[in-house]
Amino acid sequence: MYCKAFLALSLLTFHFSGTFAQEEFNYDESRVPEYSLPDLFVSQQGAVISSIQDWEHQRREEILRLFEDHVYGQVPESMDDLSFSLASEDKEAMEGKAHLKEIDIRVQRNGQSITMRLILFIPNMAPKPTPVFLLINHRDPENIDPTRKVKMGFWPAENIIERGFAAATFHVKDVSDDNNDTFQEDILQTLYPEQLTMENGMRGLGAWAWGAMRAMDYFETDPQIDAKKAAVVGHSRGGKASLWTGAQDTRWAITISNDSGCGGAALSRRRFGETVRRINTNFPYWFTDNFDRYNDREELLPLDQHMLIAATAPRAVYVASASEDQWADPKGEYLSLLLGTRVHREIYQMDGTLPSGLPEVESPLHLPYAGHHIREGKHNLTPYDWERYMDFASQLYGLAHE
Ligand code: GTR
Repeated sequence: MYCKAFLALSLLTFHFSGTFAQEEFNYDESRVPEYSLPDLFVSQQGAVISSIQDWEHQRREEILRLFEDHVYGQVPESMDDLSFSLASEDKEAMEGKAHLKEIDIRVQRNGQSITMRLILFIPNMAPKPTPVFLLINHRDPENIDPTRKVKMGFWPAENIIERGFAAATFHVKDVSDDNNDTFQEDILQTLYPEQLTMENGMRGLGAWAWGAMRAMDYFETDPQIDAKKAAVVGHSRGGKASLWTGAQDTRWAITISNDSGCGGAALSRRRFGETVRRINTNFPYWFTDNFDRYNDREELLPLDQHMLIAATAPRAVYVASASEDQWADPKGEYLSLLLGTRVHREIYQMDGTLPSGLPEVESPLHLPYAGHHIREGKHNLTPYDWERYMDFASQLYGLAHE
């Protein structure tokens, strides 16, 4: 008891300073409230969903609208022009191992335009077209240094190339700055100003998902890239955006959530670690305005995060956690995966089951449609995580190099 209290207190101190020091956060499994989740297989009108047809034309569409209206806001598709230009390239990057392309993706709408920069390394030795991993990078740009003078474990591009995958990334700042005061300055004000006044309008996470979709638009035009074998990856807030991307955009073969926590893979109703109130208070610009209605009232949400996982079906989804990252609720993240992938199993009849209990630390589970691991250690995206994602993709795509 003393230990639990001490742990809760130290985590509290770690995460909160000043005004939030009074708020209490739960890290004790026995204090998780009883909750019941919305049924994946019953539509809002009460229809039973039992076939692929029902799922794809009815329930999945309905679920995506629910996430738009209550959590992330819309992701507008309207644009007048989309163009790609090669800003620079180096065919002998990484000591000859990779072809570096820096692509400017320009989107125009109503006479305005924005440009986002895609960094792409393609392995020279691998067969073409090459499967690709796209990282949504919200951290310091040095994590994705195209010159490779700085190399960070957050995006181990050399390892990705070594294993025969293309490594792509963009910085969220190009579409929406990760900042409450300036998030609207990029695509929101420039291309989609009407979203800013809508209660279910796009905000930061939706804008990052929009950016990932534009990267996919580019992949589809590059003959060196196998756009049908593309994975979207994000860590933490980037993992929330990655899930929102893969849930909506069926072009992604694999959707990867690394430590995405509250508003990502973790079930909101568990109120374990970070809560809806806390995330809306600290990061109001990530979610649409309607999400505020569920502060301390998670049970009123017409959805929970397992339904976001479900929307990826039948495509593959991977949820990873870290053992010391209790703030992100590894158990809640796993439960979402377990429950959400019922659609893969029960509607699409895909092979393989996930265990009902939380898997052990560093015992990765790789099924044909779902992946999971809990890494030892803290909240981060590390080479260990990337290696597991590449193992999973190699297995899924039937690549020799595992
Ligand atoms: C935290 C936030 C989490 C997570 C994390 C991160 O402060 O509470 O939801 O997004 O930031 O992105 O690293």
